[in-house]
This record gives sequence, structure tokens and C-alpha cells, in this order.
Amino acid sequence: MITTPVDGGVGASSSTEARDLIALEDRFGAHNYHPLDVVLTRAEGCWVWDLDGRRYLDCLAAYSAVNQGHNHPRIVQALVDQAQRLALTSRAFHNDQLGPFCQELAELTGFARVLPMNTGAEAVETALKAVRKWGYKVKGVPDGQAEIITFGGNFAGRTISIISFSDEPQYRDGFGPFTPGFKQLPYGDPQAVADAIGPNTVAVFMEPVQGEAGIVMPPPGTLQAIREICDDHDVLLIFDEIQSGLGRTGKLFAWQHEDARPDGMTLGKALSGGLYPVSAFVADEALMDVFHPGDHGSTFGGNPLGAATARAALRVLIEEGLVENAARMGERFRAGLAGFDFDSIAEIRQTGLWIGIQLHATVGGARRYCEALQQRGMLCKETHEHTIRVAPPLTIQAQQVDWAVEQLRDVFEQLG
Ligand code: IF1
Repeated sequence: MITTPVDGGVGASSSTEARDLIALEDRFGAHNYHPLDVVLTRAEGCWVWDLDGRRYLDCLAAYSAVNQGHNHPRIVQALVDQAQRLALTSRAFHNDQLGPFCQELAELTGFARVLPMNTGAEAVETALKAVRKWGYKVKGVPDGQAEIITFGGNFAGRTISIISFSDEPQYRDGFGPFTPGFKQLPYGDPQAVADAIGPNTVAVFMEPVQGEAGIVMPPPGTLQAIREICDDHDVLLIFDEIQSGLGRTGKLFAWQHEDARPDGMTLGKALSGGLYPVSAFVADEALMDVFHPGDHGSTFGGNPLGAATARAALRVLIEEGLVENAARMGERFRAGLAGFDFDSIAEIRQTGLWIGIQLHATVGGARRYCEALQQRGMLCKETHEHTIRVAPPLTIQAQQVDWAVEQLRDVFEQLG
């Protein structure tokens, strides 16, 4: 039985302790985020609790890093067991978790080789280095001339090379000079790709569904068309599945909604079930074998604690049927939202358990809708001011979906 949060949820963290904790963050932390006014202290499955004991349905899932649900017991146990045995060796030595992790991820993704890193941005940087080196050593592009095609609306991390191909002014302002070698095109336009490819183009790098842009799907057939264009021009296709992958869209990987197998993928977030930073770049030998010992690496990349945690997270994803559940529950969400006829809504985009409710720019932004949802015990996060993003753990059940749709309906009726 879904019950409303304790005290009916009164929104802003009211306890003194919560306010003191927020004050500490404000006094001693960098001000690089503007979180909702809630202080979380406990989580289980799809639910999180704040310091005042209020319960919330987590519809952000740490930007799709907790697809398996918060603190999944099997993943926690794997983390604890490994932490008590061997946590970090560096790659100067082998360990007994990395080989099995690489094998299991290679078999799951259908790619021959795995390069393990920690954050999504590091996996993206690894992919960028791989395609550039492939361009010079295999395709024969003149040294230093490699070009990578990217798309407007992308988000792939916060490093200087990654923001060098971002079109979001705030992510770039004050951080120049930028890394050269990127060409940016309109998202979802295969003809633009065909027109832009030149002799020095080494790769197309893209999200098969854009997350931060507001759950933006390309027109049907786009991925397949770009795949064919890349094949015709000896250009690599790399999909960033760090947010769209591992079941989020109701397929194991978002590209599987089309017939468009890439030459490599970046993975992260739910790769560890949200228990530990684990990311990876996966590719076939022709691409991955450009890396020779000493070319690239990381202190924590491939550590046994992350590898053991990720092995458990992938087992849970598959054995608990979370990809299939995401497809079913996503369909339930879509059906529930189909009846939303509110003037404030410009568009509802949905694929699997990934929903973007785009509001008209005239209604004053999505944050106040997220704040109203918070008061009803549902945590969402707006993206680019006007879109409410709904992305619960893939473990969500029908009752919770129906309850979430009810809260969304009430808020739209309340705020118009
Ligand atoms: C923040 C959103 C932002 C990603 C894709 C790579 C990365 C991400 C498709 C980098 C990370 C996070 C970063 C976090 C908020 C969140 C995010 F898109 F998910 F909503 F920012 F745009 N590729 N996305 O989504 O992975 O290095 O963070 O592990 O930076 O505020 P990371």
C-alpha cells in the first residue's frame, strides 16, 4: 500500500539538524550545485528518507546510477565482502576480480575488450583518446589532425576536453582555452553527418538518447543511418550509454532500439549499481588494441572493489529482469501520462523508464513543479530549466508508477 510520506511531506527540510547540515555544506563546500531543499539520510529500493523521517519516491535515481534500486543487498554484500578482502592494488599487479569483470562485461555488451575506469567522464576521455589514436595509427590521418563529430545538446562530463564539444554556455564559461578537433552538428540529422565527414574524420561520438538535453530521442532510423554513413566513410561510431544504457530505455542499451551496433560504447553510473564509481570503455580489438602498456590508465581503474561491485550489479540487472521491467513500467507510465491534457505541457518524451515532461517556457520553469512534487513525496530534478525529468530505479513496481502518475497529475492541476 502506497502511503503518503510521514507528516504528509512538508517540503523544505524543517528540522534544525537539516538546516545545520545545509549550512555546513554552504559554509565549507564549493557552490557548484543548487540542490533541492532536502537532506537525505537513508535509502532502500526506490525510496529515500530525509532527516525529518519523510519518505520520497526517488525519480532521479542519481541520474540513472541506481537503476538496481538504492543499496541493493546483493550489491552491498559484494562490496562489503570484497572490501574486507582486497580493495585496491593499482594495475601494477593483477587481482582476482578484474579478469572475470572484463569477461562478464565483454559478454554482456558483445564487445571483445574492456578498458575499466572510474567516472563516466574518464570513460569518455578514454574513448576520445582511442578514436584519435586509431585515426593516426590505423586510418592514416595526419598526426594532430583528427576530427570527431559531436552533436548539439550533448552532455558527456565536465573535463576540459569534454566541455570543448559542449554547446551549453554555462558548462564552458570561464574554462577556456578548449581542446580542438571537434565538429558539432544538429542532433539526429544523418545528412548533416554525411556532409560533414572529411578525410580527417575519425569518429562520430553521440548519446543514442540525449539525457541532459531532456530525454531527446533521434528520429526513428537515425542511428542506423549514421551507422551506415560511418561504414561508408571508414569512420568509427561510438555511443555514450553512460546514462541511456543498462536498461534505462527498456533495452539493455539504447542503440538496440535500432539495428545500429557501434564500434564502442562508454558505460558508467549503474555499472556499479550506484555503490562505487565504476566506468568502462568497451570496443572490439581493432579499436581497443591501439592501447599499448603504459599508454593510458588510472590509479583506481580496474580495482578489485569496483570490479566485484560491478559484477554483482550486472548480475542483479540481468537476473532480476530489470531491463524487461523498465520496458513494462515505462509503458505503464506512458499510458498514465497519455491523459495529461495541461496547457503548461509542451511535450512528453518517454522511452522505457526515462521521461522528460517539457513545459512551455511561459510557465516559469520546471523547478517549482519539482518542488511541489517534493512536497508530495516524489523527488525529480529539472533539466535545462523547462523539463521535468522522471527516471526512477528500474525496480519500480506498478503501484509506485500509478502513485507517481497521480502525484504528477495533482501537481499539474495545482500549478496548471
Ligand atoms: C553533473 C545528467 C548532467 C552523462 C553522460 C557522461 C557523463 C554523464 C550521458 C559523465 C553524467 C551526470 C553528471 C552530473 C549530473 C548528471 C547529468 F546528464 F545525468 F543529467 F550533468 F548532465 N555521459 N551525467 O549523463 O559521467 O563523469 O559524471 O560519472 O556533472 O552535474 P560522470
